[in-house]
Amino acid sequence: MAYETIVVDVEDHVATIRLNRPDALNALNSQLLGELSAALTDADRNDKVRCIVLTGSAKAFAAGADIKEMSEKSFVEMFLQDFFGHEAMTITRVRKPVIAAVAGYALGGGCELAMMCDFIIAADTAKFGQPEINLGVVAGIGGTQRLTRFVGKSKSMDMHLTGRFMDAEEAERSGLVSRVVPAKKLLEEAQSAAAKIAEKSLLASMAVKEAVNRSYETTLSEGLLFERRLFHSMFATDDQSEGMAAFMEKRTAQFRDR
Ligand code: CO8
Repeated sequence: MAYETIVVDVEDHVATIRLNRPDALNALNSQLLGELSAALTDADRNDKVRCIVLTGSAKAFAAGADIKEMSEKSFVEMFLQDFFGHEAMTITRVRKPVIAAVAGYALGGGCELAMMCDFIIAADTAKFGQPEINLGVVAGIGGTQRLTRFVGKSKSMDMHLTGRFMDAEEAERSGLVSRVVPAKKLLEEAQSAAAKIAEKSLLASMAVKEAVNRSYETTLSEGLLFERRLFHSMFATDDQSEGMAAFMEKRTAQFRDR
């Protein structure tokens, strides 16, 4: 499928999706989020793809939802369209691992989009923020919920109430991003992490996603039971037999997703 606002490249089991609205700092409009949802769904269904990298430009991962598109909308239009509700749901339903590779601005919906991914690798130029308050609104695709879970109430309140930006060092210290790398190496690092993930059993990767994400939705005892049953269920797979046999035979496992 031909896209206008994103660029998709599949190589060595890794799909790299680049947001591509340079004139608007990759602001998220309906077209871009529609195309992104379609590309992610495609990658999720594509047998060749085992991990996905989502990235932007050197200046911006995404500077937020498109203010120009939103500015004239009424409550009724927003509500009837369930503005961005469907797209956000589609993005978070992807079952394969998704890494956000963030350089430059990740603001508002851009920060929220990065947080919908499984983990964030940040360039040392990255700037995260939830500046919606400056526009007289609040975050709308997860900022108040996900940022609070990632960095805690105090820092989340600070970010949402003041609208200030957080640099990459603070984002790593606070647990928002998993690692910070030099800007020039961002894509290489993210793709190399994705390639490493792509070597694992896809069954196990998907199970990891389900279990970690479950920790945000349930109690500790229910989450522990869910994880234990998932662990037990892996013993119905060839990949478990292969992974453990390979360890004992001191060789690299050849996973076949069975
Ligand atoms: N929307 C639309 N256009 C944008 C956006 C945006 N979010 N951000 C930047 N642009 C455009 C600018 O208008 C400008 O276009 P033009 O040249 O036509 O005027 C171009 O991108 C370049 O931007 P700047 O000239 O402003 O670049 P600077 O380097 O001077 O500044 C900033 C960069 C600091 C990132 C600045 O552009 C900025 O503050 N942008 C807005 C950031 C923001 O407020 N983001 C939050 C938006 S609201 C949101 O994300 C809500 C999400 C929830 C949706 C919920 C649905 C349910």
